[in-house]
Amino acid sequence: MLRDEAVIEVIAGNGGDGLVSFRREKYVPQGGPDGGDGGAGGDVVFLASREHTSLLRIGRRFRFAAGNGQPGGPRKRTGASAEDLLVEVPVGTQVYDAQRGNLLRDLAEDGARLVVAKGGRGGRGNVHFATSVNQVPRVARRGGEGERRELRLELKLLAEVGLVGLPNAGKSTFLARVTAARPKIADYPFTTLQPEVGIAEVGDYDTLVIADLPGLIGGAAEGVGLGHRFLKHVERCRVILLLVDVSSGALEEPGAAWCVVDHELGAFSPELARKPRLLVATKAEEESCDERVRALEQAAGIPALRISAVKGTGLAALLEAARAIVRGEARAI
Ligand SMILES: Nc1nc2c(ncn2[C@@H]2O[C@H](COP(=O)(O)OP(=O)(O)OP(=O)(O)O)[C@@H](O)[C@H]2O)c(=O)[nH]1
Ligand SMILES: [Mg+2]
Repeated sequence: MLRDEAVIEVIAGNGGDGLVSFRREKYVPQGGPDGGDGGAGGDVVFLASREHTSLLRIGRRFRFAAGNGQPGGPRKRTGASAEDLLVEVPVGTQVYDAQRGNLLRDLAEDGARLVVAKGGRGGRGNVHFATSVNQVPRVARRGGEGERRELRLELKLLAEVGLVGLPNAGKSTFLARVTAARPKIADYPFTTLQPEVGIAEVGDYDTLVIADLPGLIGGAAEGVGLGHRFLKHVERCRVILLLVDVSSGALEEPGAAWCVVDHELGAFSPELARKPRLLVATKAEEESCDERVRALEQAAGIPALRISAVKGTGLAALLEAARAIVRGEARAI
């Protein structure tokens, strides 16, 4: 189970101030109080929606603030209330108070709503403060302050597809290419330090939750490498995509790369070793890689699917192959 997490600040709007004002009319020398009330500040409201499957977008925008209510006007006019700020979060988001650590709510159902910061009430205008002994009240109330709190959001995502491979194999580039996730990509090993999850659309109707993991290295299963910490996530996946760089610039020969990764998976757990897999030859845009693809297939004993995330070739076929395994329509080769 992968966890998506975000810490954000939510700030409700302040209520508008009440107004001190007196009627001014011709021939009425001493008009009574007519200062109106302030409008209410906007609430920040979470709305659970199936449209969203990750907290990435929300986490990037750290602060969510609703508008303030308008002050009261003369002639008993009430200031306009601010609109609530509706924040869509994925279904399954758990909302915690970041300071106290307590769970506020588990937004488990589509359409569930939660007010996470209540807007301040509008202050009362002086029209409310006239009494028999004080006909000219010079007091009005200030608008109430909007609630402000820090929240920690947690979302448990069950990744269906896990990307494993040596560092620099092109895992994150693949994820970025087929999902809206934007993992860091760079031309050096161990660019990815934390698993990242993305949702890929497959064909017209289906989606796949794909987890990009830090690269594996030899000895990782004994706890040496970074990838080890995350292999347990792969145990829950329905299919493993084992990515091997077959370009001329690859850090390892494809056959050797496959051996390392295969060994690490097996050494981590027998369950991982048995998990359905697809072998993927990455960065396969040059014709000269044919030979290295063959060497890879020979080492692994199964055919490889060729992709180039940069050119966009082979991606749809790979996603479809993964989808068919995840949905139980096909077995791994
Ligand atoms: N030519 C070519 N280069 C690619 C392709 N896919 C990825 N690369 C390059 O390979 C390098 C490594 O890519 P990443 O996606 O960061 O690799 P990774 O497997 O996520 O690496 P780690 O996070 O370090 O494990 C980057 O410089 C990419 O631009 C491809 O299809 N063709
Ligand atoms: Mg990466």
